[in-house]
Amino acid sequence: MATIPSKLMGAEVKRKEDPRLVTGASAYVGDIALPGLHHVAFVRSPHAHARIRGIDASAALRRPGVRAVLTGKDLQGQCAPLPLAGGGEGGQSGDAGGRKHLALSLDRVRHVGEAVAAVVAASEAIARDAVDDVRVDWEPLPSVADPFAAMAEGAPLLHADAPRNVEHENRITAGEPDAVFARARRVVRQRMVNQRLCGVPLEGRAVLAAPDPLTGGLTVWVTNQAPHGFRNELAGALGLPQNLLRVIAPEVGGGFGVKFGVYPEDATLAVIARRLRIPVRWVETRTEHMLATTHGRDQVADLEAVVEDDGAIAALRMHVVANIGAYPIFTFIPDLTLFMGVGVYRIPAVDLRSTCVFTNTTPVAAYRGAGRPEAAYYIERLVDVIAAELGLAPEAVRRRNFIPPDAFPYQAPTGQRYDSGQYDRALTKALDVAGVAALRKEQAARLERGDRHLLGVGMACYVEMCGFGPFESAVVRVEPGGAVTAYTGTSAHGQGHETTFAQIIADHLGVDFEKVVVRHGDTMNTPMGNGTGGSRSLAVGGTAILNATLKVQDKARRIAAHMLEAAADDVVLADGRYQVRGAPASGVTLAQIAERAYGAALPDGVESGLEATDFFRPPQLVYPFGAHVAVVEIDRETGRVRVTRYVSVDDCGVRISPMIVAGQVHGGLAQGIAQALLEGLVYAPDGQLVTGSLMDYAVPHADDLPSFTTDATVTPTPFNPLGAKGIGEAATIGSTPAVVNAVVDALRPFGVRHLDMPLRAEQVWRALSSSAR
Ligand code: MCN
Repeated sequence: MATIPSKLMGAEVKRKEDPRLVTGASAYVGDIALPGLHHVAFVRSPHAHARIRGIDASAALRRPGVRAVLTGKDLQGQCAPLPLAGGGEGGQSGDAGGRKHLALSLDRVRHVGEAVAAVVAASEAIARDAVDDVRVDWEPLPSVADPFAAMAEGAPLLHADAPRNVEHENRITAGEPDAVFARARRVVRQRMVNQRLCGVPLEGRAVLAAPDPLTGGLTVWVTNQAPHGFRNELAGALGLPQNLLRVIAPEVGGGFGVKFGVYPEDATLAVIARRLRIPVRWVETRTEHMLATTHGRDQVADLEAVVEDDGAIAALRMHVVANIGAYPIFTFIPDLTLFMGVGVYRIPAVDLRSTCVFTNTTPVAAYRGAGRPEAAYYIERLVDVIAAELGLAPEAVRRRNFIPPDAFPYQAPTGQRYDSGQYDRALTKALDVAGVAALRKEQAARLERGDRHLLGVGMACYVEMCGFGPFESAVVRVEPGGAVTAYTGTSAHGQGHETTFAQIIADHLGVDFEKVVVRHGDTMNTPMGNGTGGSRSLAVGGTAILNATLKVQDKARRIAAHMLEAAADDVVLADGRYQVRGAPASGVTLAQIAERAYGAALPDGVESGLEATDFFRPPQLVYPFGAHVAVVEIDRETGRVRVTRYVSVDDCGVRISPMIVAGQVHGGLAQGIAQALLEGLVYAPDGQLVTGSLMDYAVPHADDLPSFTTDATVTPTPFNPLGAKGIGEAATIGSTPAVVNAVVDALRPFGVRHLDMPLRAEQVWRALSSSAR
């Protein structure tokens, strides 16, 4: 066991949760055993767009072990359409016009993989076999997978109330962009594609719903990142009071943004459990994950910038066309892309637009970074294109446009108020650590010699928004024996909150780190919360933990003062003991105070017990930033790209657990680099997913990645008492543009100006082969 330093915040502490995770001692939804458990498998559409003429389940029902088959008709009146999170005015109810998202489709499907019937059987194998027995009479309809084709005249319409298949549009303007463009001497333009990605957490989705005899309601175990939000949405859809629904997210094997909200399968299982009065479970297959779990990204952006000879960007126009798939799940994500559209740069005039388009594809929602990686990619690629066009070094163009440190808090033209930042400091450090000056010489020498392996150096600076509210809550309780239990409304699924929150508590209460237990993910015994996503948990949830802990500390000091016959103001917490200032021998421990707090000898006017609750409402968002440098080698004969060195300098303000921060950066880098080089979901024009398994969707392997050099600058935020910003998504945001910039940097001598991701060997080889050199 690691020795516990007296000051835990900021120390290299091993994660509390790892022993149980690495030994497989813990329970995921798939591990929960309940008497009478039945299993569910789904009948899904093979068509991208079709009408359902009828469903014949008779053969399936004859199969031994099959208990029931439910269709959309069976769910009518038992489950309202699922909540939709459309753009614009704060989302919509599930019943908005023609855009109903039903748990099981009633008469029409809009993407391959949409569920139309659920088979309930005694075993998972029987349920899956019986799916093949269900006969669906389909009437295929014309379909469209490409957003531009979907907006064209005569395209098939997905929802009656969305002409041209446009879900919503947004526009942000500031300054006088039209006037600046009208008098521009030089405009740099580039179209960029941010391809569709799949979440692929280690554990797919799973749900188990069981009747709760105690309340007459339900208990639902689900792989979800925000159990309270899930409970409220599901209760709404089922018409149940929220206190009849207990939602538990047990161990959750990763989420990356795709485990938010109530999915059709979740609602269907809840209805089945209520109707048949039995516990039922569904565990997603990997193919189902690729077809029926929300995807990420999928945008095309057209960018134009007015630039001066020295690289100054005078105005920016951007139009993002987002393919949101068949139903509006999280369609505010392209809005986030606009909000972060100017990145780390002071650009006085902007005209930023987004258009969200329905297509016959799986819905697109959050995926690590959710709208911010796209924004950083566009602006950071554009800066490199500008530098290349002007013949300037990419770092020079960045430095010419950076928001300077004395401008914070900075009111961006996109409406964002950046809290704090030192962008050049991060870039300078990243360039130094990577040794970019020497790399440039090596790059030139290789070109000169005509080496087989080209060298490319790419950089990217990023700023992102995180720490979303509206609140997060915590309960911190000292047990009568002196151990501490904390309950949080965040819901970690790999991020290590049990460790970091325990570090905060141990430091502020004088309790051993080992004696702190942090619980989350159960709506019955954790306080109301907003879950884990948008890198909010430390900045918002950790602050609630700190505030609740300080309330407990305050009461502990008052009780200690009574025990020590001193004034409360004279009692201090030092070396793990509550002692009278200047008299260390006098101290009492937290355990002694707890004994008093729950006993009969409390002073008058002090309530029994030693616990506190806090709801923290962040005054505004926080804006982590950083600079990344990628070094790549490209084999001229095969086009294969290898990342040989990677330096990330990330500034997430004050770090509570540097080891966890490093882990978050490593994971984020793997995902961001994979978007640049490997991953991509591909649809045929008719809406068939042609990358429907891990045989054709390339998640990164360890040998695709270099050993990372992770470094930091520390610029605290003034907007929470920890001074902490988020880190959960940061590395995903910085790495994708850094790698693409590196590849294009290597290919620039061959006339390449831009390439769209993923930069697989074939594409790079073609670009090299068609070059004049
Ligand atoms: N931390 C810290 N000091 C800081 C910032 C963070 O010690 N200044 C610690 C936190 O206490 C926490 C971890 O780093 O233990 C991440 O914190 P934070 O940035 O607040 O992010 P969240 O905990 O809210 O995690 C969400 C974020 C998102 S949005 C995605 S997507 C994502 C990610 O985290 N998905 C993940 N990281 C993941 N990691 C794993 N293993 N699995 C996922 O699905």
